[in-house]
Amino acid sequence: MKMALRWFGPSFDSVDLHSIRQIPGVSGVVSTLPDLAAGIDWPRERIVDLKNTIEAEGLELLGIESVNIHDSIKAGTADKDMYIERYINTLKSLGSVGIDLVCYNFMPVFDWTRTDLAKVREDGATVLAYDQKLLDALHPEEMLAQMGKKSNNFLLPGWEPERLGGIRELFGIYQSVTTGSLFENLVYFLKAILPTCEHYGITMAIHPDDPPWSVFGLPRIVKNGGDLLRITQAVDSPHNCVALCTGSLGSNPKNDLPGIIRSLGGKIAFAHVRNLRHTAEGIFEEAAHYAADGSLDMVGIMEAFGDIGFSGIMRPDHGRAIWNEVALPGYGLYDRALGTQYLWGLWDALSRTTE
Ligand SMILES: [Mn+2]
Repeated sequence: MKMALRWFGPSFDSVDLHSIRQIPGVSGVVSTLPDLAAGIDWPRERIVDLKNTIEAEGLELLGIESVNIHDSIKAGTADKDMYIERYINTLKSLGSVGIDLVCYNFMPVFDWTRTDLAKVREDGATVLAYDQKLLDALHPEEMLAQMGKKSNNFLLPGWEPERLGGIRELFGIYQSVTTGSLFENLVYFLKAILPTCEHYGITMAIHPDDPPWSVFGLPRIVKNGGDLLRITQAVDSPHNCVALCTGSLGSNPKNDLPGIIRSLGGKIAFAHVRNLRHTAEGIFEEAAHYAADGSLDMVGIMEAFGDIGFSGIMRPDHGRAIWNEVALPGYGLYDRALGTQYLWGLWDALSRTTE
């Protein structure tokens, strides 16, 4: 198992690589080119630059999180093949420089959703939080404006202003998309790209929907263990894998995370491990990785990863904002660094007891 931190590149991240290098047990980062909107064919020289920048600090580029998928592919509109071709070209460029892991999601319109990016907790730390009742009272445009106000002026991943500027049109193209057709569009996409992935040795890891239920009436197809299993089985390829995100799946208390991890086994190529606190149905806030701070069975989760012999890339996920750090919400240095140490502590202790 290799531990990574998510890093958005020198112009989009408050955290520098030198600091990441000093976290014990973190050997690399997963990164992206945040200024390139979904649907753009990534210039190879930009990928090479990113890789060189990371390696110059003694870290590895362990994967791309994410190469976002254009809404035309997800909605299955007439121009989808053009965007799939661009995606394949991007994969070829990534593969040619040795990238072997690409994370993506298949959520219509919104990449992830919260109703508060800086909820103040008892100890003064702030966290991302979600309240279904608050969301139900909002129009998507109002939510967008709220997210912008609390972003600390960072570009939020998956919330590209240009794309979401046309939010009415975006909702429009999904008008006739059902969960059934969304799933078919995913399968169509995977069948088109997987031969390229196989050629270059790139594993695709689909990220669960966040939160794992429908928002604003949009269809969702990656909500639980059954959905993930069905996706891995729909197109049979060792490169058709999963990014197991405990925070996204765990927002729904019905998702038995250790059970899901065991059922997917070797299909998990990438792991996001974090904790959160359930408040009531449809209401949660993120928490420290430390098990007792939240509701998730962090020990059971790490035990399950040990049981399946997980050897992929793991990263801590959203952290709390602590110690006066100003960062992209969820992506400060301090709490994620603490998170890595907690995860390694569990991992090391559990692997000793099973030896
Ligand atoms: Mn995640």
